[in-house]
Amino acid sequence: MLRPQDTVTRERRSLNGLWQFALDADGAGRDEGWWNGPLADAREVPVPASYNDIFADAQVRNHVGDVWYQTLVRVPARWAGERIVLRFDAATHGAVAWVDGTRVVEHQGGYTPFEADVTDVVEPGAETRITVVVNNVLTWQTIPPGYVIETPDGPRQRLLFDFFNYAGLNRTVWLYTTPASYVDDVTVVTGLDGSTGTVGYEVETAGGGEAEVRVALRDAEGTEVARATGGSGELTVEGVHRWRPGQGYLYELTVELWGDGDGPVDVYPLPVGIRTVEVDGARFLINGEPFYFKGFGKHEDAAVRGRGYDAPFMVHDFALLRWLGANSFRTSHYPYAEEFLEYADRHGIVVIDETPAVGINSGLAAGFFGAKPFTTFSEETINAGTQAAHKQAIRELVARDKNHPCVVLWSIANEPESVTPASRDYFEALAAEARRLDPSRPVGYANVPGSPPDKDMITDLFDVVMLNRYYGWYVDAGDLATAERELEAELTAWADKYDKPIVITEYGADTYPGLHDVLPNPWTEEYQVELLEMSHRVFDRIEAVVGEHVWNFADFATGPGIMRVGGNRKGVFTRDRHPKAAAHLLRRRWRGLA
Ligand code: GCB
Repeated sequence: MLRPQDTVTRERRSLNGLWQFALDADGAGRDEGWWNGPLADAREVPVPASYNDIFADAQVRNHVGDVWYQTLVRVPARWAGERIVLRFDAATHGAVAWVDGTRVVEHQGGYTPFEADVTDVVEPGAETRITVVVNNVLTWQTIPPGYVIETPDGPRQRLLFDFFNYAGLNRTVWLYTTPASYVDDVTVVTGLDGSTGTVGYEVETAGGGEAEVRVALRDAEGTEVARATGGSGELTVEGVHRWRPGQGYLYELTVELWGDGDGPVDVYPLPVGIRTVEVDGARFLINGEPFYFKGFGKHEDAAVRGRGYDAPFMVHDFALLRWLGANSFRTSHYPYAEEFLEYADRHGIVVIDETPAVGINSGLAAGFFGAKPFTTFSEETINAGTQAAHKQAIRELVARDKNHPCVVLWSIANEPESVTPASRDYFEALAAEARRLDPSRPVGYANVPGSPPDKDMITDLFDVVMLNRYYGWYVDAGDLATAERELEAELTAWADKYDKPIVITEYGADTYPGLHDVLPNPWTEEYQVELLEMSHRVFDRIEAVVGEHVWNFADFATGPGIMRVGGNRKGVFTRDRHPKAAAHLLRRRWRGLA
């Protein structure tokens, strides 16, 4: 799915700013047709942002159900004759949108874009009302799953993960144009043969009419290095400049659609990084060279704006990754705003791209999140409907992110149940679907603590062993000597059983900033340092370990609970990005590592 762009044939307009906002406490809006006029009793809300923390109002923060957003926009008169599209980069978790009185699009899934062709419902030059109802409810059949209980005080959302359920219009809303006949999608897959690079491409067009596809590849200086005609083909680049970790060299593939006229009907430029990704035994190769992941599981999370896209925080976080000598991160536990991937493409940061499938695990949910006991996979809980939604989430992730060179590995779930025949039935089809959609990248899932290789039943379906492990925290807290032995024993068992690379996708300890002790006691900054040092000793002894992602980059908001003090404190930075002592340790290690 292509991102809106300004090109010689296209124009885009961001609808970000203050919108009208109304809570639908009684769930009446859909029946009463709230899109038919100005929202009653509305207040102003910023877009993009999660609405939860904006108003200092518990009713808004803890609301379960629909909220309504509305704005007025004047469609430029010069857009007459163009195809006009309304696009939401994300609406968390489900949404329906109307343009004036016409329902134009519905979407479920809180972290991937959706759009509607609104050419026939807007009038260029005239003012148009856009209304969106956004629903934050998670059910057994959504990704991520969750469930709602009824109480005398109203519905309560129960979550199967620890991060706060931020909702709303978290990313940019666009109105944009394309010509009537347009480039609808582009897929590139790159390869290397010595110093020659290849760019396989496939262009989908829409809107009818006889049109010829022409593509041209230019290097970063703007010099054309290859060109071709036709909807699909392969370009070759002699003396290729590779995209590589730390060096985000990008070519630009300009896709043009030509009719009978003197100029192109449509033009769409796509940044292309030429690189390969491959798993070879227990090695993870980028451009044929072994790669070691150094970085974090992150969250899109910040004070006030919640999960709303925020350019200053994004750029600052990338600056901190660089300061640390990190080379990669995982988009735990959902696809991040596309701006993150574009930035990572440009700067050579490696990304493990994850779906929002987190919490498919009764053991974890009951133990950690106070969920009522349930069977993970059953007719009443995670079922065929959930699996269909999960498949859709994988499809939308790959459709959006397939062309980003920074993405080297798909993570199709975080910590699902993986020790039962039912989990194998569930994941067999999903792993196959991810591979079918993108044969060019490896596929993995983050394995939950307590599912060692002798119990796990799904790892053979995947290319990489991704392990979240909390030795020294959730087990052996305060006893790092035992933790070290147990971590090493488990990693050795994985390495013995599978000839696959192992990436430690989570390890860490909650750390209250400013809490110190002469002895390394849990929650102190000293303990976080010692736990990471212990883990690193073990990773360095196991050859199959090809990466370490600390949990988490920064402290982040969670729901209320006795396991968390003002949120999840496993950050190496505080929520406002001040380093804890562990940041300096990581900086020494990662800057000194080969
Ligand atoms: C995990 C989860 C992550 C949690 C983390 C924790 O295993 O994948 O979402 O935040 O543990 O801190 O408990």
